[in-house]
Amino acid sequence: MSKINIDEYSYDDALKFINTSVDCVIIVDGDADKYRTLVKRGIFTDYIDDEGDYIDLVRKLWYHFNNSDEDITEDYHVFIPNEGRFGGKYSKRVNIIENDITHVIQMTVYPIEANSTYLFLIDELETAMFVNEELTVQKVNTIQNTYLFSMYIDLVSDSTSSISVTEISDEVMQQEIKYSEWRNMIINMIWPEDQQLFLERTDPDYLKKNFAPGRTASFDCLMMNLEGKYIWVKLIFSRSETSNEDDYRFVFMVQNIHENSIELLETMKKYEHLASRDSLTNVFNHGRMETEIRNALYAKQNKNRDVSLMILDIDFFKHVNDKFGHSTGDVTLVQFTQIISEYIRDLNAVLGRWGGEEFVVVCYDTPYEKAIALAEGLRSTIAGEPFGKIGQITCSIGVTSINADDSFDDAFNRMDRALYNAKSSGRNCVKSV
Ligand code: GH3
Ligand code: MG
Ligand code: MG
Repeated sequence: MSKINIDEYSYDDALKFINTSVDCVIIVDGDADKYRTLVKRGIFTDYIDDEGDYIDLVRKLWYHFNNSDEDITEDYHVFIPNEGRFGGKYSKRVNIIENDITHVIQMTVYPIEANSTYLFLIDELETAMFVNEELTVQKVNTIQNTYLFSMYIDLVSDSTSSISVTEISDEVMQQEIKYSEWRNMIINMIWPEDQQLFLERTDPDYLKKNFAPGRTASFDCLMMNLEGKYIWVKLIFSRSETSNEDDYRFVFMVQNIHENSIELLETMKKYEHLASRDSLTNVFNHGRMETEIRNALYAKQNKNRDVSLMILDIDFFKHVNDKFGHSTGDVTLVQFTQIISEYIRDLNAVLGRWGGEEFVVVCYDTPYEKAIALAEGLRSTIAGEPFGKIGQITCSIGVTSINADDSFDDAFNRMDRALYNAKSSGRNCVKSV
């Protein structure tokens, strides 16, 4: 190729060059919500359709170019900047992902008539030229990536401004949404059980009453992200410093706290498990069973549900320890609870270790007679089960049903008396009171 002499280079030459080098040209009728692609080359051959709905094109080009190509959930469409309307020439650079490769594209929008007709000129840029720029953007994002969006609120004029939705785009949107409208829009993105809390805490009267100038406070809830998945977020309100008591300006920010929250919830579950389980047998411990018996009293007294209690005590367990050793005794206790757990698996019943070789079962929706039959079945199952080298073991069971006027001690002592009767009647039997 011979070197171009710029003195001889004409505007026609330039047009010829542009004609073959712009990667994609699209004509848009915004009013009819239609577009048609006039030319497309390179990555746009597959990425851009020949024609289609303009709104789909806007969504494709504005959203989700950063991290994924998934559709964004309908509720977020309220944040489309300008709603695809342009009052003059407009230009924007975005990343799009095709086959896991990020492409930097530049698009320029030319309004060509007053009535929402536009030409889109789109080019893929040389990615290598943006490596440093990308790294800088990434650094900034790493600092900021916990922020999903932020905005400025003036309660007195019921207005919002400078909404920035960082998960969607780095652009600040100059949409004029009233604060009250914004609450109504955002409520759909809040997890249904958290909506009440959201409405309370974002209520203008609540904010006025509870935020002195300069005060910042937050609450956590589940909120839908772009892909329609609920994630944990922190909603932060911060009232501007002011000496005017009637000046209610706030900065509002949504922070993504999902990963930390999930970790925290798992830790809490672990602690709850540790606090409520018996470490040897892994069934509920004494404290947890006391709570369960109180829950059972509540179920009888407030919901009129039939609840029965039983206590199982292994017969002559001391002999097992004396003859086979303490660790064999431990293994026996574990197997004993496994048999009971298996037996009550499909029932609405809760098993726990009351202490030593004594276990309690709270049986919901189980009347007296049914509880006696259940205990009898359990007793014979245990008596028929081989326990390794120690052979057979048996247990004695005391059964009672909760009365509407029972105190904890009333119910418990009755059950204990029944167990005492079973022991003094020769063991390996069920007694009830
Ligand atoms: P009874 O038929 O009257 O209930 O006789 P028993 O021997 O089972 O009753 P006793 O209350 O005299 O003894 C209970 C034994 O349970 C004493 C204790 O060594 C044993 N034991 C209690 N907790 C554990 C434990 O965690 N592991 C083991 N291996 N043994 C335990
Ligand atoms: Mg005992
Ligand atoms: Mg015993």
